[in-house]
Amino acid sequence: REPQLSSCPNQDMVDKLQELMELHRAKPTEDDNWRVFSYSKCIRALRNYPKPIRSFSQACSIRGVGEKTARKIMEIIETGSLRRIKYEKTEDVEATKLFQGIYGVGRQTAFAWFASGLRNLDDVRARKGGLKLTTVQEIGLKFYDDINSRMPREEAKRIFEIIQPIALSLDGGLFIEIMGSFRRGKADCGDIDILITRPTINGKTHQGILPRLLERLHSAKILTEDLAIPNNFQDLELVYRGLCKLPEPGAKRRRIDILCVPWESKGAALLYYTGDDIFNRAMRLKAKVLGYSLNQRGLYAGVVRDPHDQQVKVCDGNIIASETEEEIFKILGVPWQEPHERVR
Ligand code: DCP
Ligand code: MG
Ligand code: MN
Repeated sequence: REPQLSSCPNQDMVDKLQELMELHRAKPTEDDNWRVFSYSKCIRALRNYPKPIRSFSQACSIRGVGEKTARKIMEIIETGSLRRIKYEKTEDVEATKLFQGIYGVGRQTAFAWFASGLRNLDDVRARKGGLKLTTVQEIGLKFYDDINSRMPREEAKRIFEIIQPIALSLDGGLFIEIMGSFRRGKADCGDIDILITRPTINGKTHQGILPRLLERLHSAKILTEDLAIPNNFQDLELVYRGLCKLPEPGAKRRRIDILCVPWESKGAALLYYTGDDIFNRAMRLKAKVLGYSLNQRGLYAGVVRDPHDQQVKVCDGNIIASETEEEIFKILGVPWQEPHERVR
């Protein structure tokens, strides 16, 4: 992710910790995953902290900042840099991070390429034939820069304002909204997340709408490439991923996700796809503590988990809320938060 546009009193620390986090994000171990999670929480806390940090104890007092990170903050204050960045920024991490910017390339592939001698995107382009890139990876390589840059909020809005009327012309009863960072009010968006559903009236649903919409968007030259097409268009719950662009010269390709959900799941889906991911994690944890289970379909009660492995559900339970976000907040005992407040 690119640095945030707005600055905060501790921007220098935020930038350095973010750089360190991105290095860990490119690395393959569970330990690295955990570090990314913990740095992201800390970075968020620092961003929201209103005063410049001056001491170790002050840093420790911030919720989300642990002792180890507080020491890193002190190092940045005292020396202006963070040695750990240099230590983590090895050739393999830098190269594999670059490779993982290719849509469809994961850590395993990236490390395998590095092991076979590839070091940069030109190496990948030169060896393309031998690497047996998937169609999606080819697209990812071709539009590397576009896909790896964020769009201004205004551009997401303009693209949505073209898509929405096309969708409504197919079925005026559709509910269609933008989710993700856009709904949270962010100034820039990594992609456009669109949610589609429809109340069931006289047996009519949004079933079969998505393929027709995709066709229209392709002919309108809004959708340019498909990355993931659902295999059964008859389902009410579908995920489409692709690239789109404004129909004007010089417009960049932008990532777009279109999600369809059954009307009954609307609230749970709004909640999930609005995020952010850390907020979702906190909500799921809250549900779990209360003996419930939360996902993009709804809030479930009576979930029985395997005592030896909490990840395994012995019984799925019954759905108790899913139609509105409000009811889910209420049952979880979480005070209502507007989308722009849903960070933590
Ligand atoms: N989401 C999640 N966990 C994930 C991925 C997604 O909870 N691993 C949810 C929360 C996200 C939402 O889906 O807010 C949309 O996912 P995006 O990856 O599009 O993330 P954002 O829209 O929040 O940010 P960006 O601007 O980078 O797209
Ligand atoms: Mg998004
Ligand atoms: Mn998305």
